[in-house]
Amino acid sequence: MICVALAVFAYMFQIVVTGIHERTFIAIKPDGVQRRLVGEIIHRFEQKGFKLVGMKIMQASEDLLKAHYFELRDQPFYNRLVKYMSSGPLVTMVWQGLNVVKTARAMLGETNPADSAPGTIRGDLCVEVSRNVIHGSDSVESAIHEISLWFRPDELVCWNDCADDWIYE
Ligand code: IDP
Ligand code: MG
Repeated sequence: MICVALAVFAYMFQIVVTGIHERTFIAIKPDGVQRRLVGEIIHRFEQKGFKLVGMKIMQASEDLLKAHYFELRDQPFYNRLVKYMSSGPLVTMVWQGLNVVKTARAMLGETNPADSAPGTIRGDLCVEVSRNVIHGSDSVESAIHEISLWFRPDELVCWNDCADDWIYE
C-alpha cells in the first residue's frame, strides 16, 4: 500500500516537474472499431505530437466496464452503456505528452456529439451520445486510475522519441 502511494506520488511529482510525461487513457469504443475509425483516430493523436506508449485490441468483460464506469452506476443509461461497451472489441491506448489529458478531451469534443464542434473527433465522426466512438480520461487522477485498470505496467513501453526536440523546446 505504501509502495503504491509512493509510486503515485513519484509519478505525480514527475508530471508537475516535466509535464511531458503526463499520460491519458483513450479507448476506441466498439462502434469506432466496427466503423473502421481506428486509423483515423490514431492519426489525429500522432499528428498532434503525442506519443503512443500502450495499445491493445480487446473485448472487455462487463466486470471491467462496471469498474471503469463505477461513478455512473446510478445513471439511467448505465446498463445500456455497459452492454454497448462489451458488445465488441475496443482498442485501448495510453498516450503521453504535455497536457495530454486536457488536450485529448478537447480533441474528443463534448460527451454528446450534437454539442461537439466540427474538427473534434465526436464532432466529425458520430451523431448520438450513446454511440460516441471514443473514451478519454477526464482528469490526471482518473487517467492514473484508468491506466492501472486497463494496462499492466509491463504493457506500457518507454521509448525515446526522436521527434521530441521538434515538438518541445
Ligand atoms: P465522457 O465519455 O464524455 O467522459 P461521461 O459523462 O463520463 O462522458 O459518460 C460516459 C459515457 O456514457 C459517454 O461517453 C456515453 O457513451 C455514455 N452516456 C453519457 N450520457 C449519456 C446519455 O445521456 N445517454 C446515453 N449514454 C450516455
Ligand atoms: Mg467520463
